[in-house]
Amino acid sequence: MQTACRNCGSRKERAEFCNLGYQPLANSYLSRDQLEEPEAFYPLVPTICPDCALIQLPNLAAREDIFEDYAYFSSQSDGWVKHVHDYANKMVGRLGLNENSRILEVASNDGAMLREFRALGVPAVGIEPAKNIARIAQLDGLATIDSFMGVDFAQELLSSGYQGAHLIAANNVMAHVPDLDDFLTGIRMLLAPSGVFTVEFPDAENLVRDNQFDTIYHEHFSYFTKHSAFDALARRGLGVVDSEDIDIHGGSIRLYARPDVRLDLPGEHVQGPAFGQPTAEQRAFYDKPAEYRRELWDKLNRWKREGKKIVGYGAPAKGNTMLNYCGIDAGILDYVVDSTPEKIGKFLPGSRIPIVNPAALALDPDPPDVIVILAWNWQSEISKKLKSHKDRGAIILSRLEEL
Ligand code: DWN
Repeated sequence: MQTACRNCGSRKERAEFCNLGYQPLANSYLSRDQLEEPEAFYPLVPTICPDCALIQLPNLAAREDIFEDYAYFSSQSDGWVKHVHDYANKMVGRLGLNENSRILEVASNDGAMLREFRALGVPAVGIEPAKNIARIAQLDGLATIDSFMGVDFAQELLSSGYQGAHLIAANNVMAHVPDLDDFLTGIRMLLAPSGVFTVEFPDAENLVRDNQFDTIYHEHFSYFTKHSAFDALARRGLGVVDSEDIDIHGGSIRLYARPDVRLDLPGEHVQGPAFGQPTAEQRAFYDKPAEYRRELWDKLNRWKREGKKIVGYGAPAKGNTMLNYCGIDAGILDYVVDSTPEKIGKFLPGSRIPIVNPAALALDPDPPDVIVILAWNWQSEISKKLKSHKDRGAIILSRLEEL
């Protein structure tokens, strides 16, 4: 029995957007001891609401089980650090922020953005539920509250005398929220009347167009397009006043919203005929992951039959959806490299491929013939690091393309 739509509450039957089988939690990297233990697999079958077109997963795994001890450290990617640097500078200029401004960042992770605002002399407070990651920011002297965003948190902060934020930033977190009402209502409560809320999320239109099915995993409870995000905010009293397409994480959107302001965006974003209805492309997506799987399986297994050694670059969450759905395990990839200290020495969930330090790739006495970039959203940054391997004739594969 399907639960009601997370966004609009519709109880109409939702069609399957795709079916990626049974998968482990994408950020649940395994220690060597855990290799001997059972591993939880959950169905990975997103559906699409016929009334508001939100693509969504049910709340199968509790947010506490996913986020309180988290493995993703955003500062590990230079591209992300540059992105938040540019964002902080843009917001200071656009909103006239200064030392008297009040800024909150939801899901501040290891403080990458907070550090940028500090460098600009603008105070910002992070809210980060992953205690292991919040600690990294706190040790760097960055004000970080280890909590989930929601109504209870907002009431507690307001009752302590908080005057309301001039800016609330929420990057790559709205998709991770099982209770949209609680999350967005908490944000609206914490905004000053003149405050601005910016929310960034990967554009699900790109997921559909570019078959980015590997970005589907259980901690991503929702997959927003501009329309469904616009709808989600408006239903909780946040009026979208501007929108930007940004080139990160496979193509994302940044919406600017104000409390209780109902300004339709110019152009196609206005609630036109397509608003709230699944598009033909979304309805036709169902078979696209299997097409990708066939092509990747054929490539890797042909190379394996030819005696080639294959490894992966990056141990991103999306890589686990990719590998587990496509049936790629340690029999195909000898190892993956990743610079995240908390991931090194562990094993990928499901495929149980070992994660090693990038230095191991450089020092491998039997250099790989094929390197599969699993963190394709950082392709340009990673390709530069693989130049010497490409120059010696290794095949560098990124999303089925040989670079
Ligand atoms: O929504 C989310 C996105 C924004 O970030 C979260 N659910 C979790 C996370 O997803 P992901 O793990 O797929 O993100 P990334 O940024 O694609 O992960 C990149 C991985 O690759 C990290 O573990 C860091 C690593 N890396 C590396 O080892 N060397 C990355 C780069 C650029 C490198 O040069």
